[in-house]
Amino acid sequence: MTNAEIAAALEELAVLYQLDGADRYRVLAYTNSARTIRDQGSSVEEMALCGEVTELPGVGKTLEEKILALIETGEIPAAAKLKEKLPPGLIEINRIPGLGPKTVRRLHDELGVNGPDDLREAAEAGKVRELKGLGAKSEESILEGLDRLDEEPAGPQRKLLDEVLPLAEELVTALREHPSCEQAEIAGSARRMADTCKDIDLIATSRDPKTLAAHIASHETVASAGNPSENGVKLETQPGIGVDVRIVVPEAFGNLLQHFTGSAAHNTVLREIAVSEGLHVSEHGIKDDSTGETEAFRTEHEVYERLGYSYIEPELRENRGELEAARAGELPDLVERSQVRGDLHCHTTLSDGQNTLEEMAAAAEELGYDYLAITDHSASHGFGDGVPADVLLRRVEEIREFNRQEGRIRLLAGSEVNINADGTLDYEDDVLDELDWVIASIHTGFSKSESAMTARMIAAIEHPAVDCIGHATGRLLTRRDPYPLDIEAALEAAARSNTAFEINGSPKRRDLSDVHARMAKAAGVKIVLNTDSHRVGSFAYMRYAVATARRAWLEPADVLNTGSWWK
Ligand code: DGT
Ligand code: CA
Ligand code: ZN
Repeated sequence: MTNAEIAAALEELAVLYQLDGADRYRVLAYTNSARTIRDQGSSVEEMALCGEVTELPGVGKTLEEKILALIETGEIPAAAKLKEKLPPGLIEINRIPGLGPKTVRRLHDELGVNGPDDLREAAEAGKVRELKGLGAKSEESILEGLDRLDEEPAGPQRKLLDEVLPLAEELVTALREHPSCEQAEIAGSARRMADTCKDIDLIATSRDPKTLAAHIASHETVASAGNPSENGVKLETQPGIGVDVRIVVPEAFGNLLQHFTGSAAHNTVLREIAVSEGLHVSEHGIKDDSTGETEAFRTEHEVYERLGYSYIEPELRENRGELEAARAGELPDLVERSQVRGDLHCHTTLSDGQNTLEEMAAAAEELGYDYLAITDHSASHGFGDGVPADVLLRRVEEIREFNRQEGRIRLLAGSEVNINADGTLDYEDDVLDELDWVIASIHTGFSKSESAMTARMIAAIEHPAVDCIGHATGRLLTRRDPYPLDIEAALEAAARSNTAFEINGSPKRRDLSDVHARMAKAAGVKIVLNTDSHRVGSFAYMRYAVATARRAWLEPADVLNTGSWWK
């Protein structure tokens, strides 16, 4: 049993408990340990069988018993009991986005809903909107959710890049460490730094491919493996991410890497153009019609050169004009991580962060930054952890004090201010005027119309105190769609009023997206690369902000925080 399967069973148990009305802490205990188990590099099944599973943080005797029963019988007895007790339809409607177990429970208790059919009937009869806390809008989105339940049974989910990339890097390192391995690289969507990935693609060259395939199949994170062969091996890992390892002879490494990096759209057009020029591109080489010979290349640079292009960075290979630009020698000089001089969005213990101002500052110094903006949430953040104006003003003083120290990072006194439903901001102007850096973000009230949301955002963009718009579309990758917004109108307003937009590098956000950030550049809007860190470890998310910027064709001059502090 893989870690992912054990984690899924515990998550299901958490949902079942919630549907049954258990208290929040009991539920949290199961969801937290599910995450710990999924992220565990080696087999939790083995740990459990050796009596070591209670060494994991948050895993006690009760949970150990449940895990052992799951391994032995394929189910957790408590879950089986609850499934018998609860109507099966409730578990199904719990999958509707926005419908948490608590609401499902109320629908059951108050409207007698036992499954999708009951729920549809109740919603169509306008009964759902009568429940406290639910309205016509919720009713509408429940009906939409029900339609989608029929359309797509819960398929395997795409993974966020930060779940995939560290694992891919660990495996590629393991490949390189083997004596028979000459070269190994990550390919596919992970190499292109896409928002989400279906799986991990790895390629390697070796004179002894079968031995190398067997070696990687025995890695501790591998839960099961196909048959190692001359061509590679398919793996299933403990976190539930599939891996395709392909092995070739060294002479064609460039062709193979180019082929399996994709994207499929990039490669399809690349091949079509090549055919019209008498060249056939495959993972094995480039065949020239005029000579009938196939040439293999060791590097991608040579592959692109042979086809008449300058080298195209993996992040650009999405068939968004990169081939034409590479032909014409007009590819952008992409921004790099090392060019970022500071982070302009982070939280501390003053609002909902986990580290103090001093700890955040020290971590940013460790990264070699010149400046760091402290941007805790404003007064009515909506989650009970906002910062009232007087507390913020004391914080500003504290930051001024900090900046009097010699040889330390420059801190900017900032805030992530809520944009209220009517487009006003959450602090009075005289408070905002005390700040060096103001990010305005929408955190609540997502279900307004597009025109209302756009007007709301433009009002903030045009506010003279606002420097930057935070996570502009509110999307949460694989979990929540962006709220309705006319991004073009917002960008136009931003260009006029000289307001920047951030690329929020939190891997679940990547917001602005690559497409929107490229639109921002075209509209003349400056971009800020931010991490929205709530703890020191998240400063590393800058990597993903930079990745989105590169996928958006951004150059250093398009990004404000590649420069020195400018205000
Ligand atoms: P993913 O896995 O959905 O996140 O995205 P990719 O791009 O990693 O796609 P994947 O894993 O199916 O295939 C890896 C690369 O292999 C892909 O980017 C391009 C290449 N490839 C795979 N199948 C095809 C195909 O049918 N035609 C072409 N031209 N290339 C393909
Ligand atoms: Ca892939
Ligand atoms: Zn925020």
